[in-house]
Amino acid sequence: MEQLLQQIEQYRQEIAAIVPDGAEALEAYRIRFLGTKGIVKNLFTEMKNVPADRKKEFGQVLNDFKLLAESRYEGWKSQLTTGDAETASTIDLSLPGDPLPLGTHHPITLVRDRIVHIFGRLGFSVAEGPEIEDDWHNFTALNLPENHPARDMQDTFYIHQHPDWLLRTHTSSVQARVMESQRPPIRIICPGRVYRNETISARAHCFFHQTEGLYIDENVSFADLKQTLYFFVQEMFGKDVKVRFRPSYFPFTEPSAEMDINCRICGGSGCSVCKHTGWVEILGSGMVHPKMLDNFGIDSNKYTGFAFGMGIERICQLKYRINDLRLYSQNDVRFLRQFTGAV
Ligand code: 2NM
Repeated sequence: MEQLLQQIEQYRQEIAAIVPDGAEALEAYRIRFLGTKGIVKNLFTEMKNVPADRKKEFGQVLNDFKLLAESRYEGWKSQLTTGDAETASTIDLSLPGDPLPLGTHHPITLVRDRIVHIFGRLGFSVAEGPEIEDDWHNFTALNLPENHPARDMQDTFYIHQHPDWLLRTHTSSVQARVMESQRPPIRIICPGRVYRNETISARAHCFFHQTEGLYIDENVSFADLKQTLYFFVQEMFGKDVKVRFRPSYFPFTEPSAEMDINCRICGGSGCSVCKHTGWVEILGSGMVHPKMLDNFGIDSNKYTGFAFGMGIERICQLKYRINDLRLYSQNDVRFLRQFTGAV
């Protein structure tokens, strides 16, 4: 009797020490403990050898042990079927996994990355700044003092709680921050989202994306501006692209020019994108106004620079023939899936 109790205690310890393994190990356990010739069965046959006055006590110990062996089996089995035990041989590891739904890059992202890459090869690095700006960096520092008529050109979202704050209307504010904190040579591009208070339509939205650029050093000339921007459109649209520069006005540059390329949509025969002129405007540019350099403590007798700004949606429209601005922000995957691999 004492020997039997000791034996049961050893089995208990054995069961407690088991680390659940795959289905084969589980089956071996079942046969060893719970099978028709297994340990539990054998212990019950020992009952007849136990003295009558201790049968009740032994029966209880044996029953407890049987329950333990069975519950260990059930627990192990359910662990296997819920996949907890990775080594379970019931899992076919050679089957393909469940597909993960993968998104694609947004066309704006694709074109932005391409712009960053092209200017990167010319030595421009990316600068970023806040989308909530103060009046100084968005307007005043950029030669747009209060009541300047150019402020009317851009309908601004102001922050009610803080009259000096607004949603930036261009990424020139980032360039203002760079000129404030860095000394020439400066060669940066500033891609980012900008905001204007417009009624939403196919041609206007309350936000869009820009890339502006700034190059300040000794001896930077208008010829550098033209060649840099010509190189950019050749890389973006192909070597056959034609360009023309038209005089223009921006408060931060003098002289200023807008650049057109020959229409990529109709090839020159006339369409609604080029308004039947064969040319489409793609960016504004100019030599940084000396007053701007002086505003930031950069010696305008020693340094000159050029700057430019373009709308990413516009470049995207010409590259992918997207003619409704609202498509960019409607998150329709049928639209978004069309562009991956296309740039
Ligand atoms: C444009 C057109 C012309 C411009 C100027 C500056 C700077 F650095 F002076 F602040 N940033 N961007 C600029 C010049 C932007 O966008 C149509």
